[in-house]
Amino acid sequence: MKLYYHPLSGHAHRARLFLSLLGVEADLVEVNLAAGAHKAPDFLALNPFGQVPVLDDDGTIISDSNAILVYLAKKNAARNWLPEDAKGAAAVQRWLSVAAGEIAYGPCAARLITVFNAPFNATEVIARAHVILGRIEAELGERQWIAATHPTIADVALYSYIARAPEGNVDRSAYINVSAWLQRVEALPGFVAFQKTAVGISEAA
Ligand SMILES: N[C@@H](CCC(=O)N[C@@H](CS)C(=O)NCC(=O)O)C(=O)O
Repeated sequence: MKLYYHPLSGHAHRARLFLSLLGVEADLVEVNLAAGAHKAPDFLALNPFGQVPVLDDDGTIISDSNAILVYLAKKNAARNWLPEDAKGAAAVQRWLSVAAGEIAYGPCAARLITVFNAPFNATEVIARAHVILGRIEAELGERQWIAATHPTIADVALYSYIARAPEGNVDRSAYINVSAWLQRVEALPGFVAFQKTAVGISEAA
């Protein structure tokens, strides 16, 4: 198993975190985004989208962080990170969609401005981040994990960019249920942290 990643990519961290939570050994292959290695022909042959992460499971190539989570959860189905029943699977998918939507265009985009100089409107994306953090805060008032009574890949998909939201100048100190949930994820056996950068505001306790 090989994971093509970049240490500052939250999408890649999502995949790396789940491999580690599962206890699945994988070689980490760092893709030099700054040098444009993700747009070179050999990488585009793996993922024509030219993005990390990409998983290579003995020749089975999976790109897209959420697709990797689904693939690994299905391969390790007994661990129940992705419920098989219709309602349980839909509850998880609902939050995978949020990870690919509101989180990508909110806290992820805000951090892209500060970490990678992305040309986005900070006021707009920070406001978007607060809308989704508010919604997640309300959901986590009802239960400990976002999509079930136990951790699922929905929690893994949401974790990385919410954990590092302050790097994008998104102050999450008021979201106490979110902070408690982040700590629950961080206490899971096999948890591996997403590398911090020095940008943005200091993290909520
Ligand atoms: N939907 C993709 C998004 C991945 C993504 O945006 N990766 C970024 C790093 S965080 C990347 O490789 N960006 C380079 C580019 O798009 O050119 C996923 O979930 O894996």
